[in-house]
Amino acid sequence: MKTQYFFINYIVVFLSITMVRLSFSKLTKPTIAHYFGTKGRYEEVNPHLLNDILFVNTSLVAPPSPNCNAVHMVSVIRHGTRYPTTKNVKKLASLFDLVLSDASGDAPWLNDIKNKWKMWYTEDMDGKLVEKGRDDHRHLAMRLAQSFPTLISEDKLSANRIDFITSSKHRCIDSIKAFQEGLHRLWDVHDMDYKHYVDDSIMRFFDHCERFVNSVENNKTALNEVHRFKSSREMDTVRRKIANRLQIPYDKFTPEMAEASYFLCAYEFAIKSEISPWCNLLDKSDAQVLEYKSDLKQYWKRGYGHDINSKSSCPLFHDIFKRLNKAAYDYRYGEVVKTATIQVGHGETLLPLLSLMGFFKDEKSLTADNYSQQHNRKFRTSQIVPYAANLIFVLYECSDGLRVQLFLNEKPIPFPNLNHSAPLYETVKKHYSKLLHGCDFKKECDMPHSKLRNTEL
Ligand SMILES: *[C@@H]1O[C@H](CO)[C@@H](O)[C@H](O)[C@H]1NC(C)=O
Ligand SMILES: *[C@@H]1O[C@H](CO)[C@@H](O)[C@H](O)[C@H]1NC(C)=O
Ligand SMILES: *[C@@H]1O[C@H](CO)[C@@H](O)[C@H](O)[C@H]1NC(C)=O
Ligand SMILES: CC(=O)N[C@H]1CO[C@H](CO)[C@@H](O)[C@@H]1O
Repeated sequence: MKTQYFFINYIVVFLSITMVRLSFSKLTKPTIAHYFGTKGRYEEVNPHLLNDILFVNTSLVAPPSPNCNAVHMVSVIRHGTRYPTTKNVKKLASLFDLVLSDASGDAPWLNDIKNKWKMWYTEDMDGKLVEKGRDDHRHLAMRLAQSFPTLISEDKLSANRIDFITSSKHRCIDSIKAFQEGLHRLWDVHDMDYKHYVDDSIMRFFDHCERFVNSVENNKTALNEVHRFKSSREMDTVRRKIANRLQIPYDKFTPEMAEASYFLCAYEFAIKSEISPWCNLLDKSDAQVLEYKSDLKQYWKRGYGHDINSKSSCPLFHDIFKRLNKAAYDYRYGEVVKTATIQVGHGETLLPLLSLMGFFKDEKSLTADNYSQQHNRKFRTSQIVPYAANLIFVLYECSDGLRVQLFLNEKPIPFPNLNHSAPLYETVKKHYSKLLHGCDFKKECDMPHSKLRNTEL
């Protein structure tokens, strides 16, 4: 009896391990993982990291030519993977409630949602960094130190030659600390200080730009295209399909519910690396529609939709070039004091800056009616700003002068309309001369108060 029992037990364990292996090797991520927009994993834009999270492709980060020396780098980095914000936790909870009370479908995954899945998100999580988000920054730090060893090294760190600047949000402060932790681990140091400076005027410029706040952030009509897309034919189809999978009456399944399903699949995957039963609610074409909705919002709120979106980033733009200029000057007339600047902010920090500099600009704007024409759009946040997204400026001294190379998410990215992959610094400055000599924060962002008041009287 006993041996038979053990034998059966053994077979069961063996089979279940094999099955786990098989299902694991077949499906390691949701089929829609490429469409999660700003809620996507960094690994989706750099899939080789799934094999080795510390792997650096040295041919991608090599200097423009062998006789070039790196002088300074400025890295603008988005915080790592985070919990949903309070607003989104509420939306997730109401989707779950609706499914519990109204879904009458009998699919096994629906059974899992109703009986096994727990609503574990709480409102106090409020967008905080998760452990995976700390890892995003620890590992990024280790890779950047390996990519640019003369700029980020133990010596440079201990001599206080690396500046750390962050937004005041807890998820950003926790990210920059994790970044420093990554460096300490890499060099096995235990007694080094963790120093950083909070500067919202450059990392959260959008809060300080009055014209942006008044004409976009607090202006309901500024995002008209997003509202219109909610009642588009494409969104209607998505709602019908999901409602049908759940067997919930279509009229109860709002566009917000459809979006919450997409968020749940994205959060569960980014935070816990799990393929949640919620992912069964959406197929690839549903996810592409929701991705477009999310891109539309970023486009009109942070990108090319309104001129002030990108102009609000002028302080950061000037700060970056000020640092590069300082390093160039130091190099010429003595020793470079600071070798690297690490700046941690938000997706909302990176998108306006990228737009200001002319990246990912489509010929036609993204609108509620143009979903099908925008299938191959450049402005695709899933590719541009996943968690821990980073834009890195590296200044090199080469035999023919100073050169600049840009990297987005650790891959070289050419400046728009400059045909060299690492142009001369002078060429870059000429290219952006209008912005470098203008782009004045006060001029762009101040509102004419007195005038307004007078006309109201
Ligand atoms: C490194 O990048 C180059 C250029 O994109 C690519 O051809 C090569 O396959 C990459 N090497 C590895 C090991 O991933
Ligand atoms: C709000 O946005 C609309 C559409 O972009 C614009 O026409 C309007 O002037 C904006 N309102 C304010 C107060 O800026
Ligand atoms: C870049 O542009 C310059 C001048 O506009 C031209 O002479 C050169 O051939 C171009 N280089 C490449 C690689 O296209
Ligand atoms: C801005 C833009 O691309 N608008 C186009 C959206 O699609 C409609 C209909 O296909 C075109 O007429 C617009 O020109």
